[in-house]
Amino acid sequence: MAPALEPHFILYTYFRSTSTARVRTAARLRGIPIQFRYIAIPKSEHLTESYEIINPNLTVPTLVVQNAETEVHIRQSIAILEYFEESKAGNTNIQLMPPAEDIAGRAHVRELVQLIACDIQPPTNQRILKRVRAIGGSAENWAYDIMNAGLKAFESMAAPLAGTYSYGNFLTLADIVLAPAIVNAVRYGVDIEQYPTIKRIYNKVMELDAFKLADWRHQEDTPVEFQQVS
Ligand SMILES: N[C@@H](CCC(=O)N[C@@H](CS)C(=O)NCC(=O)O)C(=O)O
Repeated sequence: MAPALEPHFILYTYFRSTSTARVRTAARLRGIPIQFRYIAIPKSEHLTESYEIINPNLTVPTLVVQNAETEVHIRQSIAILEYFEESKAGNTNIQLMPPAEDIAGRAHVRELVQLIACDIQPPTNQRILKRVRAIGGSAENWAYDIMNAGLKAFESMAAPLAGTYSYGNFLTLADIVLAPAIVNAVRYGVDIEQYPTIKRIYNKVMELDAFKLADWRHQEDTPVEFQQVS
């Protein structure tokens, strides 16, 4: 029997998107080849009718998985990360969740992931900040408060079990989700010096090529003034 053809992956991405950076990082770690399609959020390209067909939630990332006869759209970053984890794409020796028998460890990684992906990112998304501005609030203070409180909680929850990474010495989805959240938090003025565990983990993961190459400064759609070569 002929071997099944590898699926073709297309990722709708925006260089600044922290949710998309999670996917770019996991794909790099696993060695999953991905074709990028660029969606400029400031130009509202995610609000077009053609993109709405691809992702009715009008957000990035969207991962399109093309097989010989099927095409699947995955429109939530954590669902994409879990898809990679459960698929045979790339290097399957690289698993980014603790093993099945470590159910407490898996729950811990998930609580850290969800703290950022459910409690920090959604209320500080651009479309929410726009609404805060529209009712006369300070979007900057709003984002700062939510990010700072969320990272304070992350620090307390991660510190007891952290090692090199958020969960002992195992690189997990918690680290993948944390790194871009730190970039964004610093952008809004959060002082990471308050959070020694987070700071240590962030500095450690940023030594890895996969994290560096997936970050906001290393994308083809990154404006030249922000691009970093190394
Ligand atoms: N829960 C979604 C969140 C996606 C999301 O909010 N993406 C942001 C960029 S990080 C976006 O597309 N924002 C568009 C907007 O705010 O209008 C996921 O994890 O994929």
